[in-house]
Amino acid sequence: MNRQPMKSPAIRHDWRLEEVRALFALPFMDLMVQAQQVHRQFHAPNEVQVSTLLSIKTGACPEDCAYCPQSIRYDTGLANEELMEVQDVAARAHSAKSAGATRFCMGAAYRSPKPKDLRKIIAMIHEVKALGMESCATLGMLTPEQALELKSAGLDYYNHNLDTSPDYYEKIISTRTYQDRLDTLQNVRDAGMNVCCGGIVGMGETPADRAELLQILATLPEHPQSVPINQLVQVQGTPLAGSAPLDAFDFVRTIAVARILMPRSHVRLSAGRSEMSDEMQALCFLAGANSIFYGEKLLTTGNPDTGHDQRLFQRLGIVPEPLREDSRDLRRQGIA
Ligand code: SAM
Ligand code: DTB
Ligand code: SF4
Repeated sequence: MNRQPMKSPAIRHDWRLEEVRALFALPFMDLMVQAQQVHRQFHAPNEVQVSTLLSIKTGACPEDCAYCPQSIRYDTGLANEELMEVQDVAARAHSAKSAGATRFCMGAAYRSPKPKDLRKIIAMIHEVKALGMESCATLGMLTPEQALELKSAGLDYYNHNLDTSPDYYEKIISTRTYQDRLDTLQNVRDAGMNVCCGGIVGMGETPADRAELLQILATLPEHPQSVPINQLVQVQGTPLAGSAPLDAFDFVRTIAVARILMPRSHVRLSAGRSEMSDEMQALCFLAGANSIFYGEKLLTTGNPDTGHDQRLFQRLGIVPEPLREDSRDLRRQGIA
């Protein structure tokens, strides 16, 4: 048989909602094959990027995100913790590196960071960079000046999620608008940082909401370099505890459509892995997920233990993506 090399499809920023909905409506097997084909044209098929999360400031958040155990408005029994000390964060980053993570993500339960806190967080970023790891932070809304400060401190990625569609968003969060989120993303992009932006599925949204979220992500001026797809972790005391569980295939479909729409991005199989079988995670990798959070805790909730993840990688022939010298500034290479 004459095998022609496959032509790389163009990176599109003009996806129409009907096209995205049509992808969601494909028979599952057709969608999976298409997603895997796209995946192989842009990524090493058996490599998965490994990030470790640390909550550097926990709980007592003034926002009202209905999914979040850290909001001060919900009684979830969570112990609040002040901003951590720089040396303690450095030690945790060191352990994460020793365990095999290449990116260290620091999360803080803020609406937006205060100047004094930002100075301390900048010292944390320096420590992470000194270890030779990629750095990521998620601190809430940023002004253009704050984004520039973080960029000059060496921050590689900023995580700020759109979470869901604009309509459904209004049922989930009232204390900041969708436009606020888009503005922060623009400030991060303008500062020259890589964007990590995705959403949560399983909050009671419709397939149309999921399609719209992905369509908005895929029509941003640049595709986010990382796209975390979280499955809602239901936490007692939050308004979303008791939501109807999502059909596992609908979660996998969301990963596959994200892969097709944003071929060069890392799509992260993010929160919710503790509730997933190994087989479901394998389907997510087949659908094009190529990043995970690794380590026994996400921010405040559980994640699979590292030994289990290592065995899963072995069983599937997956290897952790090495930190490539040129992988830290994807935007300068013009591949986003
Ligand atoms: N406070 C900052 C903010 O909201 O921008 C940063 C931390 S916040 C916890 C980061 C993201 O975690 C949220 O945008 C949301 O997508 C995700 N998240 C929070 N709680 C979650 C849950 N229970 N299940 C799944 N994802 C969750
Ligand atoms: C993202 O999209 N998911 C992560 C990270 N970005 C910061 C957070 C998941 C949090 C899950 C609930 C918790 O552990 O508190
Ligand atoms: Fe606060 Fe972030 Fe949780 Fe919303 S998601 S309540 S902003 S910590």
